[in-house]
Amino acid sequence: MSSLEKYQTELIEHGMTVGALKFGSFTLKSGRSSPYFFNAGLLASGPVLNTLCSAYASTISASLQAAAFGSAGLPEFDIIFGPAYKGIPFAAGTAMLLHRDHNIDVGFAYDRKEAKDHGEGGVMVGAPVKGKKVLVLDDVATAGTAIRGAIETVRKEGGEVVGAVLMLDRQEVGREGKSMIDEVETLVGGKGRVPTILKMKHLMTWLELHGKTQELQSMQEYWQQYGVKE
Ligand code: OMP
Repeated sequence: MSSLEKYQTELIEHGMTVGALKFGSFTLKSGRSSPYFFNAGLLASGPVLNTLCSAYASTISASLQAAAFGSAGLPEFDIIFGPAYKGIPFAAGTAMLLHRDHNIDVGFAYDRKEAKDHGEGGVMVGAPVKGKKVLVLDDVATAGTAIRGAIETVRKEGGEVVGAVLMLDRQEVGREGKSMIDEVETLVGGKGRVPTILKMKHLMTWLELHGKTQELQSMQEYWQQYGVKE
């Protein structure tokens, strides 16, 4: 059983308290019937935004440090991109906490769902990504469709995507039949380029530590069916 970092436990427990992380029976975008669902849209108060963005910032900082010491991890970047809509407050909050708590100064940018044809125009808002090294930030990834869309948006605007950070990697099969995380890592430069705050296995560790046997069993069954083996 893997252990949990403090920021991982805080996100799981705070997520459950506000009803964002639920155990039960849910139908996913993919049509799969899942024993859990994490709705990041409900991480919508000052305290829980603080918990989430602190966790993103810690995950990014640890990954940058790993790379600096020669392990797989994120290279340095200039801008965090948070796709509309949920990614917007998360990217802004994370950029602020990277500055305040980790001495890492980066810009942030986000897109509009509908392009604007007057004023400044275009789909992008915030720090210009053209010619910059960009980290894409997203919430949940299952097959990787949403994160691929965000990567594509930045590339179209001339930004170089050097990595991505996720709140939750559900550790399922991706669009090419391999693990979603391997597929996205390959897309943005290789191993270690997509650090995540939580993986499905961390949720299972938490359930085990708290004696939630029934939920754990459902998670194990789901894992057997759809999980990717590491
Ligand atoms: P992919 O695009 O397949 O990677 O799925 C990611 C999207 O699934 C997210 O952006 C959500 O819209 C949704 N989702 C969650 O938010 N939480 C979950 O626990 C599971 C899903 C999902 O439907 O797979």
